[in-house]
Amino acid sequence: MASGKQSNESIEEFDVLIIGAGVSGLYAIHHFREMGLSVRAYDGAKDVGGTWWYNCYPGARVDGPGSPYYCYTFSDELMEEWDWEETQSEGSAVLEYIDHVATKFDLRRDIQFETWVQDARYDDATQRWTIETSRGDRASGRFLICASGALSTANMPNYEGIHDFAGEVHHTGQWPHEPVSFEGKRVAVMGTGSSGIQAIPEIAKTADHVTVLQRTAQFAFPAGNRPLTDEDRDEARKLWDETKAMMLAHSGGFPHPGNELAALDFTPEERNAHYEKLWKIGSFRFFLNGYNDVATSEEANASLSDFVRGKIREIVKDPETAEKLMPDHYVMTKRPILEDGYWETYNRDNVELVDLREDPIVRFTENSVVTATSGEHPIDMLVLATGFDAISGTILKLNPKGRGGVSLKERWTDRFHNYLGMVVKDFPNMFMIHGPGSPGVFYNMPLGAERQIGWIGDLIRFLDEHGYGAAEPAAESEEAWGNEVQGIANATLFPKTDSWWTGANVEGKPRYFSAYLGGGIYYMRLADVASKEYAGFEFEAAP
Ligand code: NA7
Repeated sequence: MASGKQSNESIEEFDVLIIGAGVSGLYAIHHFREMGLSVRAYDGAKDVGGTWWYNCYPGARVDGPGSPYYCYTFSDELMEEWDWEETQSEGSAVLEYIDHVATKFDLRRDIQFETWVQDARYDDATQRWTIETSRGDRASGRFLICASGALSTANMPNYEGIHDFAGEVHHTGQWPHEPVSFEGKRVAVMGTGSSGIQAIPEIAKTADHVTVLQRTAQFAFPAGNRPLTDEDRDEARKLWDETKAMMLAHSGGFPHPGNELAALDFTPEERNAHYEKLWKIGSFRFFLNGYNDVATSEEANASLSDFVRGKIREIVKDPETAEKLMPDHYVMTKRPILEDGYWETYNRDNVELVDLREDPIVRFTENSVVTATSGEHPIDMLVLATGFDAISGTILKLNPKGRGGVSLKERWTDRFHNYLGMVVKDFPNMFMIHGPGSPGVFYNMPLGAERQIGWIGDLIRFLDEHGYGAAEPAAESEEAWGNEVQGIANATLFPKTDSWWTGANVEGKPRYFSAYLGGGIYYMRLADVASKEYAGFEFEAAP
């Protein structure tokens, strides 16, 4: 079937249904179309971009190894023609790029915008998925691709009286596309993760007063943003083939050599000199060129966390504020944060830090937030930088129904059972992009999406060549995969810290480390499974 068709008056039929028109969903449209399959994608937003569409808060920037490597690799022409302006591109620049991709490859014709998929059900007899949308449409597809985002369901705090607050309230992950003015306003910002730490310095530039409501003090590293020159861009284009090869070989999907150095092989003076060098360069250097034992050895970890605490004390002038900003978890075990002027912001007269551990929120009123010891803080605006029900939250909100009507919520009560971070038993032909148990947020996400989607395309070809209608993992494969994911994580310090990676930021969420930390090994595992005729899967003949 090469294009969508109407089976009866109310259900359109496609080969592939795609949820989400962000970076992953867009590539899925392109790839499956290239395979000659009919596709339809849905997105609740007004346009393409996914996470980048929703997170357009002030200060939003690429906060991983920067441009031009946070991009698609499937089209050399795209690389040739696109000029990135900075290493840590602004959110609006990333959206321009995504818009360009959608236009160049004519992707919008297969996307229904401002439409939420509200229900997805598998039918055993026809081996097809049927979805229902917020507009009342129904569509059926042989394959269901959940490209619904690892960071797309906002985590909303629930304090007494918060709904009585009468001023403006904005969550960073649902930021309005219309301008938001802080001029002359008293703004409270709740949350000091990546989004809060990017937004606070920007808000403080024009707000009358900023009250930062900090639950956990964080480690943050200089973003090291700099403009890219014509020479940088020419060089990147010239080296693109080698660069792509390096990205494919690197554990995080970036063009950097592997890291061979261990902190414990060096003296404290040597370590500090190395950290100092990385601090000056900024960006993701601490992770790419830091020491390889920081995430596994408590002693190595302490060497870096002491260094960063020293930097905070150096930059923040008021010693009392500096002490409140001291993180006490293992550095790197919460999502590493890149900052640009965050620590300096606390030297401004209009910024006040409230440490919620010592001075918890009692309630909100119509025009203030009241905390236990410092009392009433009058505010005109509340910015919630409180993060997401990450990785598993959005797909669980959809709660697809698989064989015999079993729901994903029923399958995922204790942990996120799946195989390869992509497929779930009893949910045949359903695939998650950047799902729990995949490298997801630990990998260059556009590249990771391309690789997962390419692999799914090959599996679809395999099914067709063998006359199979449906594929799903065996129960033992899920069990073994879950153990592999946990085994790798448990060899590190990551699971010891409360984070959105462990699910600790959302009440009632199972504590379970949700990412495959094996880096490039993941893609070797995928290749191995494919080479063994999709070992670990069970197949059913086409009807
Ligand atoms: P994060 O990293 O989950 O940060 C959320 C922040 O909000 C973090 O400081 C939380 O404290 C805090 N938080 C969450 N709930 C509450 C409540 N109820 N009260 C007070 N404080 C709260 O989300 P981000 O959006 O910053 O970053 C996520 C990703 O988005 C990141 O990878 C970027 O690339 C973009 P906690 O640490 O949980 O104690």
